[in-house]
Amino acid sequence: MTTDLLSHFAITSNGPHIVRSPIDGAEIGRIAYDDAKSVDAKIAHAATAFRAWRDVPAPRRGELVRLFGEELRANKDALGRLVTLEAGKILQEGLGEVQEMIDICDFAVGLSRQLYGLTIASERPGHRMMETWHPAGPVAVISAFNFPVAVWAWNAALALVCGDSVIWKPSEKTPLTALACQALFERAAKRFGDAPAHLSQVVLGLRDVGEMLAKDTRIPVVSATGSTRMGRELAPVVAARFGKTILELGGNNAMIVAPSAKLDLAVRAILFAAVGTAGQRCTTLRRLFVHDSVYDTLVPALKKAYAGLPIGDPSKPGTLVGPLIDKASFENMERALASAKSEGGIVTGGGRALADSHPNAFYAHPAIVEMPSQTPTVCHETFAPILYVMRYTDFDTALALHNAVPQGLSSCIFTLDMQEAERFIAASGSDCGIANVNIGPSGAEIGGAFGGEKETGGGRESGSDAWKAYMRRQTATINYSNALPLAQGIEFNV
Ligand code: UN1
Repeated sequence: MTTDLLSHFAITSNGPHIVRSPIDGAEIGRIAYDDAKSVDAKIAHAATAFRAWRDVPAPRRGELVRLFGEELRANKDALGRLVTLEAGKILQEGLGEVQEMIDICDFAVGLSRQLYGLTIASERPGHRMMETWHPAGPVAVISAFNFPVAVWAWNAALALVCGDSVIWKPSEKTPLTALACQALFERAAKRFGDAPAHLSQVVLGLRDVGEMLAKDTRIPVVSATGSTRMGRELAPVVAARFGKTILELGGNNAMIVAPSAKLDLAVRAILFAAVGTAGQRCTTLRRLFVHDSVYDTLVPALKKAYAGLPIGDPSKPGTLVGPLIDKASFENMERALASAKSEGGIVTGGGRALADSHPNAFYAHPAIVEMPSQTPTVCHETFAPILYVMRYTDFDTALALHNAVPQGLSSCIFTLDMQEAERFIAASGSDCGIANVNIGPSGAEIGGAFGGEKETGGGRESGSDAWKAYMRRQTATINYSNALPLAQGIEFNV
């Protein structure tokens, strides 16, 4: 299957670095990393491509993205399977990720005719003032293993219609899916005809490659998805040269289950959000505040559902929980569980699964941890299927605890009480970038702006007006009179 997929995307497996599947630890390809020289050359190519692309009318740029969307539609199954093979997410989610790419392409095509600026009333007679959005320049996209293709597409589809070129550094854990996307992009570019060469490129490597992109003044915008630690290191490097960042970092997403909640829906939402993608989404549900009156119904129901979760090969139908990405991830999970225990947590689940059949892979039993309070371990994002559960009696206290973590990505409440629902999404409610009512925190649609506050980094990608981050704003004032009135009524007669 591996060889078929690689040849489907014309990927040559060649180089000193072995790529392994988290499904069984088997080698699925070999790659070479870029070095300082090749990264430099690619940035130079991106700058050249940008200079040509910025003058192509935006709706025509949209046509390229439309063709790319067509390639994705035609290759959805193969790309979804490659995502499953390389990132270990179940096939349904692998396919969902490609669908997310298709959706953002459609969005971007429409957007290519809607890069609107304002016309502003000038205070001076015979003057017109307007705001125009111009392409920003080459955009670097640094992405994580857990959404190896969709997050790049959110950035790339918008950047391309905005008139930018794109340089993508995928996670070193998922280079093959990036090469597959590159192959599909190149097919689209060929059909498009006259797209500049090197409009979208991939650079492979480790942290040093990311650093080169962060430092380079030829790249005005760096969009990075990953851990808070990564963002904390990268952001000052970009800021030091006055580049802009779009950061999508850690989350510590919560759900409040109120007394009136529809518990059957809440259980289903919790399962998808807490154990889907083996707890490796930035939007994964990690904290659950359950009202005292429903705690003893909801939590046993959850434990029962957890006990029957089908853990296994993510490419097999029926599997709901695939492997963790690697050994380090599993060890982080174990460490977090031990430290939660030391803080008084009662752990149900956890530990390694399928060690006999998959000795070189790291499957874990998702864990529910009943916590006496929101301890330091709960406030920390561990990228694994651990759900910390806490009991509450008073809505205000639950809301305060909800917001009392350093991260601010996604959040939700299950309630039929209109006041609670409205208060949750009001100014004094959830402090997150995403706030849902009767929906889990993960699986956002592309139409909204995606991202969050505090340690999540503040960036917004995908829908709404997130496109503005990929462009530069210009205020232009035109004088069509025969006089030269000055703003603020200043007299300056020579
Ligand atoms: C991520 O985990 O980095 O809302 C992105 C979601 C997906 C995107 C997650 N649409 O869960």
